[in-house]
Amino acid sequence: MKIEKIEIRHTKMELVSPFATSMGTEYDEEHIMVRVDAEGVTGWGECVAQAKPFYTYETVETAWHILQDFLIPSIISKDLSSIDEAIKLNDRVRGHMMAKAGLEAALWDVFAKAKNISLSKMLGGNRNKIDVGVSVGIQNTESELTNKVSGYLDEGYKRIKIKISPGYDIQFVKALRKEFPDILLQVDANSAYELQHINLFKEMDNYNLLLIEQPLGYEDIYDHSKLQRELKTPICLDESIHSLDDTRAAIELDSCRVINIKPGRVGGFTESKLIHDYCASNKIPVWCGGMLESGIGRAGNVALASLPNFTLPGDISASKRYYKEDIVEPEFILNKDGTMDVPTKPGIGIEINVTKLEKVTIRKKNY
Ligand code: OSB
Ligand code: MG
Repeated sequence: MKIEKIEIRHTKMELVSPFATSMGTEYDEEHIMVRVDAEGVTGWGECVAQAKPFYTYETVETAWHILQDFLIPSIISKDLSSIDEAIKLNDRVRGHMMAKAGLEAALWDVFAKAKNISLSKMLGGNRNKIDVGVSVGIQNTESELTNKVSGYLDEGYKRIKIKISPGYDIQFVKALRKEFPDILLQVDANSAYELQHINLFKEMDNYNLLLIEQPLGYEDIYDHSKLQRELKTPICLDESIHSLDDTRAAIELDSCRVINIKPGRVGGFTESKLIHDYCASNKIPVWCGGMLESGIGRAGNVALASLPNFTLPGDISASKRYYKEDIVEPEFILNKDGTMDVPTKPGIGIEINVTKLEKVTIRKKNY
């Protein structure tokens, strides 16, 4: 495929409600949308680096710089025979997984559309519906949280994840378990704790949580193995996993028993698949995380989550859980049974509404 044109757009979309985590509160989400044109097909990808370097070191600015000065120049005007070839051309760029993943996603869309197959099919997906959950930000009081969760359960979400942070943790778990003894419930600390908080996690161990996501350091694998050893509840790593190599280390050390795969965090769908396959052969369940994506990134996550070892519901919620108006058509909706349909049309399988996209664009650049 001859890569004829690439466009990057810095976008800003207002969230329907503030999202509070141990990393701070977000009111809107800035990302970069990548468009690749090749031989009559157009592919789209979303780079999920955020405005601030609080989840990972990458930001919209660093990703813009890496895309503009390194990743795009090495593939523009090239005739690529495969996505792997594009990845190899940028292999020497270290880190910057989100910048790489945004561009790679647009290429997967291009190659899938050229083959006239869905992204799900091209990735090896084997489901046409996926189970989905919702990630709930930190609320001020137990009753506010219980109300919010109750609303999501009524909508049909199959699994609830709550964000926790020191001082805003065990009381919320207790309150939810009292009100909803049997729901699939998990917590995400976004690295807000240290090993010295082990007693808190031992207490959480009594509440039948599906998993505890990234309790300790954002690059840590070793301390998590010490914590996992003391708990029945599986630890799930998010921030610490950037590659298949990290995954191997974490599993061999028994640092976690579940992995959250976010294509952006691991450099794209290619690495996501390698991690998925490795976890499958080691009987480690995976689920697809989210970065408050627009419909563009969400489409890729939905396709990825249709692979066989995505056996836990993902952080893949309906468009309207995040944004008043999504930039894709159709928007992603939640079925009453807590599932989401996997698009079957070629590539990401949804259309981009360019008028809506234009409204949320802060700047754009063409190559
Ligand atoms: O840790 O999973 C996380 C959002 C931004 C950054 C990090 C995380 C999250 C979420 C939201 O939990 C997941 C979603 O997109 O619904
Ligand atoms: Mg997380």
